[in-house]
Amino acid sequence: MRFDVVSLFPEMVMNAAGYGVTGKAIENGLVDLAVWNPRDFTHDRHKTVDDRPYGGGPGMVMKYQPLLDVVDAAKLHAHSVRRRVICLSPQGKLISQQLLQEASTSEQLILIAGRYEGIDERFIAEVCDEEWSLGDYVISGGELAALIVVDAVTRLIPGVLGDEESAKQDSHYDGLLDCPHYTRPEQSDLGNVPGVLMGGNHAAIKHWRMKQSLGRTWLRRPDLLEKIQLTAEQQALLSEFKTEVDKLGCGNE
Ligand code: 4FV
Repeated sequence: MRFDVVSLFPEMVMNAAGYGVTGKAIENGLVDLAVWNPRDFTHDRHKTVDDRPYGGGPGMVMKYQPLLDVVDAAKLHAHSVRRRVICLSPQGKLISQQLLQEASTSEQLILIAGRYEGIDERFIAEVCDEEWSLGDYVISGGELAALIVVDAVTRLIPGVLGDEESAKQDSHYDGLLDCPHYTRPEQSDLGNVPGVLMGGNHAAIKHWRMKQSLGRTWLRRPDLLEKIQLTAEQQALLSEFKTEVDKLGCGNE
């Protein structure tokens, strides 16, 4: 997988991507990351990448020419067939684990990180395959959104996560919230680790974890449950959880 991030702050992107799982994946060559500055693709001595909005209004808009030239250069750099040009913006499709899973099958993702009020619409319409959004709020630049895509997609690349399993256990991997996690000490004044986790009975542990995932999803994100078809076993586990919650009378976590 190759990521080409287009940003007016290339060092911000390169630095932030150099840590943890993403940093290791880049080091091991499992993913390539290149960052391009549109300013390097301007032809005037002021290296102009933005201009005032037609129709007036506050702020500035990113010009399409430097972005066009950057994307052409990034495309030239990688002879990839399965490539996508994605603009990060509040007008985009909401980023989800499923969207990231699909994107992880691409060979090259060219991620456009905007600044100012936004980008000339002609660039988005003519050059970008998709627009993606982090969520219904506004940040000051697309870099953080691009870094989230790089991080989340990198985790899905085979060989990046030590144990393939862990990606599968990620929250939202199966559309459910993650189960609670515990480590030493077993006992503490903050409470004890649930006994089932100490018993070594892997089937019972697997059951308990699925039950917790289902229960927490039902309590905290019932909207997610509507999106997935539960198996009969999962339905049984969830009703067990609901019964226990009713007994405990602590429905509102
Ligand atoms: C954003 C989001 C976002 C809008 C104007 C950058 C800012 C500025 N990107 N998901 N939400 N972008 O707020 O992706 O150019």
